[in-house]
Amino acid sequence: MNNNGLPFDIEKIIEDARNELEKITRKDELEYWRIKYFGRKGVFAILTSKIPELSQHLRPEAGRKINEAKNLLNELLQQKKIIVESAQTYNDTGLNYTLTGLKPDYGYFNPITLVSRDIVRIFQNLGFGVHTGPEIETDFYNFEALNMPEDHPARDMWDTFYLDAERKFLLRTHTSPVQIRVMEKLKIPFRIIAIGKTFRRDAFDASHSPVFHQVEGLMVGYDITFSNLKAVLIFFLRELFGSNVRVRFLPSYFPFTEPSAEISISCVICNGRGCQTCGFSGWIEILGAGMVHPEVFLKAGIKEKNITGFAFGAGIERIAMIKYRIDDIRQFYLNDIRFLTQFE
Ligand code: FA5
Repeated sequence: MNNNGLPFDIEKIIEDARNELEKITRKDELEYWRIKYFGRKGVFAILTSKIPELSQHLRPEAGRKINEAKNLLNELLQQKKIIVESAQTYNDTGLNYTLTGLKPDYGYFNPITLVSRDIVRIFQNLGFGVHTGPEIETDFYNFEALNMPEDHPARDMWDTFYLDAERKFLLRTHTSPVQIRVMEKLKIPFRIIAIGKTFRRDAFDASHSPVFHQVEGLMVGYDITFSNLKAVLIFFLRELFGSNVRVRFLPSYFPFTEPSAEISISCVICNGRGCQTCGFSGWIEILGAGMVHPEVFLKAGIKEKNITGFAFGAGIERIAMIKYRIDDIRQFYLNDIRFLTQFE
């Protein structure tokens, strides 16, 4: 062994100290180790006290080696101290500060929110403004102004939640009343969508809820035709369901549009071949639409003859059910985390 003539093997001392330090897990063990090497009667104190006994020429080298070893081991001691103290904290308090933090579990968006956002984005890109309107409506906005006179069957108390005995106030049964409110307010031409909650006295089953969501569209101007309606809806449905979907327009009836149409898309499950979801027809009905009825313009205070417009409406739950292949509307309202985490 070559100790350069010194009466101690400093490398061996360092190695032993390191090995001992490695095994230490507790504060008291570490303090014992510190005293063993750095204490008043510790290894380094003894080595230093021996320096004067060495021959003159060995003394500087011995002093330098001892100091280097002391500095190194002191550094290791400080590092170990941090580790042992935080681990010790765990023992004392039950908390281990050295563990990496747990990732907080953030909330998830309900598919209704996700689909609503998609719809808003698509129409905003087409220059449509976004409105909401009140959920509590008057009979005038929900029915009368939409060309549903007093004896219209849609006003039936079995269909509508009325809020007073006189049946003046009610929970809106669709988003169409926003059409009237917007026509009263905005300067023509304009294009808007209205999105929000709607209410009907429907039994809660796999495809109906007493509270659900609708989106309404309305474009009013001096040269709006049914072709504009077709172009906007085909674009919208292809953005939402993919560019391959085919769109079908069939004649229909709504009191507030004339002519009216029922719009379907080719079934997204079977691609139009026919399956259980589309009732083996190949088509899924998705929207009601039409040209704004002249009576509706009059009720909204628009008397100019050359003004035309189109309107459309759809159930958001229905869109979400088709887009995400959900077969029971009640899933949306259960707040079941296993359901919600699927739609990140
Ligand atoms: C209307 O409500 C019209 N206002 C739509 C409209 C607007 C037509 C503008 C023309 C112009 P309808 O009653 O069909 O239409 O309802 C539209 C959609 O709402 C339905 O296709 C369905 O998807 C959804 N819907 C209706 N009732 C419920 C319910 N109880 N639960 C869930 N969704 C429903």
